Amino acid sequence: MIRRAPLALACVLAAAGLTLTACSDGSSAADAKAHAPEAPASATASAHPAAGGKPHLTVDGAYVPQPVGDLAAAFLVVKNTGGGDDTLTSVTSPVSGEVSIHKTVNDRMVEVKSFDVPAGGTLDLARGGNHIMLMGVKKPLKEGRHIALELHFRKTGAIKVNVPVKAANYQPAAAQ
Ligand SMILES: [Cu+2]
Repeated sequence: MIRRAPLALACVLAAAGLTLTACSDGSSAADAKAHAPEAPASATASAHPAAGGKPHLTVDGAYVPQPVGDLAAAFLVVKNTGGGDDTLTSVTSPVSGEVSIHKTVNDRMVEVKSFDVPAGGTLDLARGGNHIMLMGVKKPLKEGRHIALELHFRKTGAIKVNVPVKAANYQPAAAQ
């Protein structure tokens, strides 16, 4: 009978309360899917040439500032030069059993289920903004070491990145 009215109201209320998760982009079905706990088991780090409708992802400028304790953040840039959208759904690493993806809202970190990498667009993970969070890091991460990260994308699959540990105050060179 009146099925749509209560839903619309719920969205307005959620927006007012700053919890935009379900309503912000109208992709609630995709949101639900992003929660699937199964990471793609077989890694296909393939780089398809840009063909209609397919994402083509490259990862640049990855680094981890040397952490004080066992909590580390990773930053990088994903470029999509293909013709199809993709989505970063999770990250895994042998150095931490608890890797999550966070955005920053009013200086506060908020875990998210996914990040979009639109066709022809870029996903920037940078200080003060979106980032990868590694909790309970097993080995001390010293400057000069590298850690492995595996980025899991909905369409492209897994992309492995060897990420250098940089000085705690490292800032990447200005974008070229
Ligand atoms: Cu965080």
